[in-house]
Amino acid sequence: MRVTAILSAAALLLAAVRPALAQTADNLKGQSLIIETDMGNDIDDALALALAYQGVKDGKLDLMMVSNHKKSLTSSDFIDILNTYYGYPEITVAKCATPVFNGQYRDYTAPVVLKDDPAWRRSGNYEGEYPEAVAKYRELLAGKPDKSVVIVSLGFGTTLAQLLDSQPDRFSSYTGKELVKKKVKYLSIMAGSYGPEDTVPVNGVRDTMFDSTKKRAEYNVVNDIPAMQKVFAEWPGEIVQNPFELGKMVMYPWSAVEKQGAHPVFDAYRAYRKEPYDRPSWDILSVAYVLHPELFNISDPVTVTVDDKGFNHVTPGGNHRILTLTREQADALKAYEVAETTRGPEYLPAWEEGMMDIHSIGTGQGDASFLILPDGTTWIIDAGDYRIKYRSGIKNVER
Ligand SMILES: [Ca+2]
Repeated sequence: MRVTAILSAAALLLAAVRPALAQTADNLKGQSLIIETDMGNDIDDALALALAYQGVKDGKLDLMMVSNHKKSLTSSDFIDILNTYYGYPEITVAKCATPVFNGQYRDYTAPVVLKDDPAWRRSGNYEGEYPEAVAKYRELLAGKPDKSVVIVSLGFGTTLAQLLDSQPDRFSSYTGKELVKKKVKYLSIMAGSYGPEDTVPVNGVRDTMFDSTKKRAEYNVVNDIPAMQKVFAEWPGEIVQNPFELGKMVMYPWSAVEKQGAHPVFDAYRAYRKEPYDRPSWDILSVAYVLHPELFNISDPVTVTVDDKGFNHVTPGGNHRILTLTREQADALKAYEVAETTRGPEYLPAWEEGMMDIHSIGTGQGDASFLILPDGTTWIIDAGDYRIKYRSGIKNVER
C-alpha cells in the first residue's frame, strides 16, 4: 500500500464522486411500514426484520418504526442494533407502555446485546429510553397520506388495542380508530389458528382451509386475549391474517443458518435453541406478504372473531382475509426467505482511475478513514495505535 500524507485541494475538488448505492429520495422509499413485535419470544421476529431490511434496501419498503411489546431488558436494544447493523439507524424503535412478559423460551436478544461486539453498534438515538409506542404510532400515522401505511403485527395485540383506544392528542384530532381508518392501508397479522372444521371461500368456492388436525389457541392470541379480541372486532380496515398453520408449512432451515458467520440475527438464532434446528417461519410470512402478495392465496372477505379461550372463528363476508398456501407455494416461499435473509452486503465496485473512494472504518473506538485518491494514492487516517494492548487501531482495521 502506498501511503502519502500529501493531498492537494485540487485533487479533491476534481475527483468524480460516485453515485450512492442507496436511493434516498422519498418517492423511492416504497411502501410505508410499521412493524409491531414481541422480539425475543421466538426467533421468527428477528428473521422477519431481516427480510424487511432487504425490502428497504431494494427501495420497496420504508420501514418507519419497529414497535416492541416484549417485556425484556434487552429486546429493544437488540432491535436498535439490527436497525444500525443493516444501515438504518434512523428507524424509530418504540416501546409499549405495558410490555408483556413471557419466559417460555430463552430470550435470545440478551446474548447479542451483552456480547458488546464493536461491529454491532447501537444507533445512539436512545439513552436507554425508547419513545412510548402509541404516541409514536399516532405521530407517524398523522404525518402520512391517507391509506398509505401498512402495519405488520408479529406479536400480541397489546399495543394495537391501545392504539385503537387512544384519544386525540397533539399529533392528531382523530381518535385511534379514526386515525387507523384514515391512514392505514391494511394490517398484516400473524395470529390465530384453524382446524379441519374451518372452511373459507376462495374465489367463491367453499374450500377446506388447512391440512391441520388440531386447532389451537395460538400464542399471539392467548398472551393477551382481550387485546386480540379488540383488534379483530374493532380494527376499522382490512386485516390480512396469516394463521399458525402457514408458518409450520415453511420451515426456516438450519442449513441456511450454519453457513453464516458472526451476525446479530444468526447469532440470535444460534442462541435461541440447541442447534441444529429448523423453525417455522410464522412472522416472516406476514412481512413476505407485504413484499410479495402474489406468492400467497388469499380468501374471499370473511369475519374473524376471537373467543374468550383464544380460539379463532370465521364467518363469510366482512373486512378480513385469510392467507392460505399450497405445498408448492410453501416451498417457493422457503427458497425466497432463505435467499433474502442471507443476502450479503453489496460491495462498492472496484476503484478506477479518476474516482475517489472514502471509506469510514469502525475500529471499535472512533472511526478511521481510508481514502483512494483519483491518481491511485492511498491514505489511511486516524487508524489508532497499533500496539496490541489497544483494542482499536491497525490490527482491527486489517481484520
Ligand atoms: Ca413474534
